[in-house]
Amino acid sequence: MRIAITGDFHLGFNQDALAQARNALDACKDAVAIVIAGDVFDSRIPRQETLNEALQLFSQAAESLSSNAVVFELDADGVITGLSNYPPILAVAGTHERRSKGLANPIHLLDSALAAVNLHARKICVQKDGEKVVFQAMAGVPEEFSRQVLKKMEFKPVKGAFNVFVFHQSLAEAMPFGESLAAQDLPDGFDLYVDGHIHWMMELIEGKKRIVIPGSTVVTQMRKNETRKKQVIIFDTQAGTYETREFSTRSFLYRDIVFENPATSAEVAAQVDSALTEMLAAGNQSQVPIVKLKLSGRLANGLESKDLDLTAIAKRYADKAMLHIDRDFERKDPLQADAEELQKARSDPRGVREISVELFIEALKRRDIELSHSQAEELLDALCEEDAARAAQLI
Ligand SMILES: [Mn+2]
Repeated sequence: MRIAITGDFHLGFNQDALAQARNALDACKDAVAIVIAGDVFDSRIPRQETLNEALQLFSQAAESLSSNAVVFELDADGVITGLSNYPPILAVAGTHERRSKGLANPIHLLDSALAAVNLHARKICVQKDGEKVVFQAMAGVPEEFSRQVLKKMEFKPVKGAFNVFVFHQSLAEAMPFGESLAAQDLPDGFDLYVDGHIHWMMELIEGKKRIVIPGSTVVTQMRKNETRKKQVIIFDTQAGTYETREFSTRSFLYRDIVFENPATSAEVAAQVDSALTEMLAAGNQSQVPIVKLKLSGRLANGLESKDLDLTAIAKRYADKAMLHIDRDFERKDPLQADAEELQKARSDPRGVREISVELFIEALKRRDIELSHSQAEELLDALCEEDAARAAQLI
């Protein structure tokens, strides 16, 4: 059975997200089933326009999928429930869609609208010509709880089927920094593991575990790794092999510029200018590319990074590139360090949500209020939604 693997559409992030998700799904047309490994949406409460576009996108994808597979659910006692009104499109919530317990996330909405099957904590079987592929999944959780939640959920493969485990977390083997799961923490015995969250394509083989990461369909973090081509994975469960298919995206160009010797404002501007000219000369782009320059190293005495004036350059390239210039010079001024940290937080893969929850917990602690992570999260949600009654109850 050919299953298409994709994820991290981040619908609502920008204007590219929808178009590129559509291109990715187009590349999956001849698969029997499509699995989407989380972060379908960029936020846990997408705008209605985004939801509307997403529903249209999914219904078009379901229509063009030339699959005649049967989809059903297995419960713990082996009872089968048919899901005949659903397309063989399976999705799980990522970290960007996570809401506190009891609240509906956008993947719940997709499932209720029969646009996709929510995989979280279920055993969903796709069957075609006698072959069964069973998908199980854990939705994205804060990294520090991932091990605990995985253990508690006790995932086990189903006999007589090809078993796929889908999750949405950092993985130590792919991103060796910060707190994260490692391959050994994943439940044993699955034939294939699919991980979202990481925005560039990878395959990892760790012991008996084969992990594929489809990568995102849109550039959100502007990391160097995101310059890689965006692709979907078409996995053949019988052959145990896969092919990757590129789809059209806005290109993303990245360059590090390091100033080894103390540089003046004019020198920085000149180097930025020549780098941009060179980078943009290479392509004949149908769409204006995203270009990120990361400037680091040393500035001339007395020159602070905030005093560097690059507005003339930004103006000159305004219609040739979506330009982002990161200033990561050796620091002198602590206030400026804060501003730079803030700028970095924007490309933090945890997303604004997790960062907010952590800041909120710290703020509560300073006021001697000790709440668990999930309680703090519920309280934050109640406050954001101006539900004073619920907030009062939680304190
Ligand atoms: Mn993501």
